Amino acid sequence: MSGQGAINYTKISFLDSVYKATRLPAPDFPEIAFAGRSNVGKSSLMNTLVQRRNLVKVSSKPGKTQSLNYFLVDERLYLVDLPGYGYAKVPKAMQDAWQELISGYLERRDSLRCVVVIVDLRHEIKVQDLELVNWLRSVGRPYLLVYTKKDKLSRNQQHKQAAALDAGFGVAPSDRLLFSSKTGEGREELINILDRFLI
Ligand SMILES: Nc1nc2c(ncn2[C@@H]2O[C@H](COP(=O)(O)OP(=O)(O)OP(=O)(O)O)[C@@H](O)[C@H]2O)c(=O)[nH]1
Ligand SMILES: [Mg+2]
Repeated sequence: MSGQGAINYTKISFLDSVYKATRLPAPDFPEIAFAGRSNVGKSSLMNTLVQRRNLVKVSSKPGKTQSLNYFLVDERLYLVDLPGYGYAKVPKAMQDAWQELISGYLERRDSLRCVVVIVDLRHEIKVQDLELVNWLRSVGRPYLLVYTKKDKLSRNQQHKQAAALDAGFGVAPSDRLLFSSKTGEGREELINILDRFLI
């Protein structure tokens, strides 16, 4: 990735929805995946990153998406929108299928450079988020924590919540990023951090 200049994240197109591990695209490019609870703001964050209003569908029915949605950026990078987890109304069988598809993908996809784990800055730590992060640590997969919906809190509350989440996940402030899809705050920093995973 180095030597090619800055990645143009606004040059983006939808590639494919993948429902089976055997249907993943050829690993021709490095990829970044976006994970998090249903409704946390994954699609919004991706839209902010690529500066499109609704390229990644902001769904009215949380928990519906069961596929890995691939986007090609600047003809040299894949962004992958993962189905949200933690939505109680998803039937057990679908949750199991999610587990199998996603955990296999997260563990074995060699071209996957970083999993962006998105959590809501307003909420206290959720067991599934911690489980995901601990599991990524155990399989040695690089990840980045992003605390989003920053705009919904006062500055004072932002600091308090971020400190609580840092303690819960066991990370230093330098290992995570505060973000707002509404104001675009954090976008430049996110791009800079992703660059480091792509070298
Ligand atoms: N104020 C504010 N609202 C946000 C932000 N990010 C997301 N939202 C809102 O949160 C809701 C859910 O956002 P989505 O981006 O669809 O969330 P998602 O994680 O993709 O949801 P699923 O695809 O169902 O898993 C929408 O109403 C968004 O407008 C943010 O940074 N600030
Ligand atoms: Mg979504």
